[in-house]
Amino acid sequence: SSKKIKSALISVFYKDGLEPIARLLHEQGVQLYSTGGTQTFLEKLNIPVTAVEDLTGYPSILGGRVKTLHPKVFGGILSRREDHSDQEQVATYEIPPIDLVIVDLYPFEETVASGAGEEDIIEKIDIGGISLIRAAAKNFGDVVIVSSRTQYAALENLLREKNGATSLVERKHFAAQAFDITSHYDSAIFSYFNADSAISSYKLSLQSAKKLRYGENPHQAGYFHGDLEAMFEQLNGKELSYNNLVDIDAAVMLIDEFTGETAFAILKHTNACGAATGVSVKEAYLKSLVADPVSAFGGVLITNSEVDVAAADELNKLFFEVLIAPSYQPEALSLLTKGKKNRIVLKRKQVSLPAVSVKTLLNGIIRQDIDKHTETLDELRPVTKRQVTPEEKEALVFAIKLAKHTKSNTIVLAKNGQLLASGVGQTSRVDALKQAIEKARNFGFDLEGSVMASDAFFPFPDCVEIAHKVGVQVVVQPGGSIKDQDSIAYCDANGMAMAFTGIRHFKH
Ligand code: 93A
Repeated sequence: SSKKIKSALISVFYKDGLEPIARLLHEQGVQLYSTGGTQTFLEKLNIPVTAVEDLTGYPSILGGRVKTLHPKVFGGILSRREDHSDQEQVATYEIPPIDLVIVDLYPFEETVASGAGEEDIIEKIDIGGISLIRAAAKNFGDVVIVSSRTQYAALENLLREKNGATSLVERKHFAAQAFDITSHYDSAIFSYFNADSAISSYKLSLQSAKKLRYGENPHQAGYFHGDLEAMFEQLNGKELSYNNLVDIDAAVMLIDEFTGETAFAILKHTNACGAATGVSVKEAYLKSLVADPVSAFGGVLITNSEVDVAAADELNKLFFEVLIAPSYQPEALSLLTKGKKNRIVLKRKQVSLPAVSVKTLLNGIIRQDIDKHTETLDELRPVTKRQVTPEEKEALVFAIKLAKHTKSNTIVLAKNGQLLASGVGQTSRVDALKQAIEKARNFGFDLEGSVMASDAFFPFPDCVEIAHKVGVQVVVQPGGSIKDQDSIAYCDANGMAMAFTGIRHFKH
């Protein structure tokens, strides 16, 4: 049935666009109530308004947390105008009816997006406003709810064209929009808390968000949620950037594949452009560097052994961004840091890392177990006539560890515990192999006697064919293609050996 708006409660966060509506309501003789900031805004416009405090007889308390939460407000919204008992009660308690509620909620999502701290974010969880909206929407039989600035135009039309009279259908339409807004609002709060709990279970918490200089690019804001100090002692250099962190993470994951032998790796954009094992850090470093001294420039370097003076001397010849090691000989450290105030030198502490990785995706997050499977010598299953020698098995395990930590599709070419070259993040495996071959040759490597590792199976025998032509003798791959036999047959016909691991290592 048609109802005329005679009173309105206005409580809006953003005041823009409100003036014409408020004027119109006033001109039509509507009694206005409003909360602190909104009241001040209206009074400045010379629009008469009654403070909610005067209606309730209570001040706004707890820093504004409780300002409209009162029976005099909610009674006026929720009372059924045609219900005898409701009307008796509102008369008894002197609760004036409120026919229109205009609310624009605290900007929760915007506050989260702005990178504000938790305290600010929590304060932006609107309680009174959301309750006003729910109450008014529930009582759409009698009340009009305008729950967003985007509805001001529709309200203005109603006021102008029908002098503030509304039909049940119109009020229900506003109510439907209101629940759209409240459910969206609560979902945003839910997501915020849910992401928080997902992360905090990995000992990272939103409270400890550290603002980074920027994100992946200077126009993107960036944060790190967690406790870097628990992981590293920064011995030298500038503040870690977003990209540094991403590369450091990749470096740590890669180097942790190597236990019981000294290993070194050089990473750029999360992929190893050099990696090797060696009898010393110096040797492993030099073996890593020669794989691609061009990419190594400005790279992230990591080793699992103490950096001594001999290694530091060599390392100093390279311009690099980050060095990570479990320890440094004091003299080595002073060599590495003297006159290099920007060079980041990190001492890694022994802490366990999350078993799960989390990433935002579409309108949610995806989680997965970390790829913890590391191939061992015993796991390699020879599938060719030619058997794989113990030395070759070592070479294959080394290569597959690198493949596991390189962007898919990848092919890794290696020899004697040294990365020769890899194809990185290609859309086809053949392209990855071609890239690896060309790169290895450009840096002067002879691929004769090298081994090849693939992160996923070969769908066709083309990869083993191309590899064979450049001198690759031994291949490791997960296996599992319906055409495995074609690759095996090619190897058999050409004196190559191949082993399956049964484990795929995609990395996107
Ligand atoms: O802090 S609240 O959750 N407690 C309340 O009782 C309350 N009533 C209205 N927030 C409350 N509001 C919100 O205040 C409204 O949703 C609106 O966003 C804002 C308007 O406040 P002011 O008129 O003081 O600027």
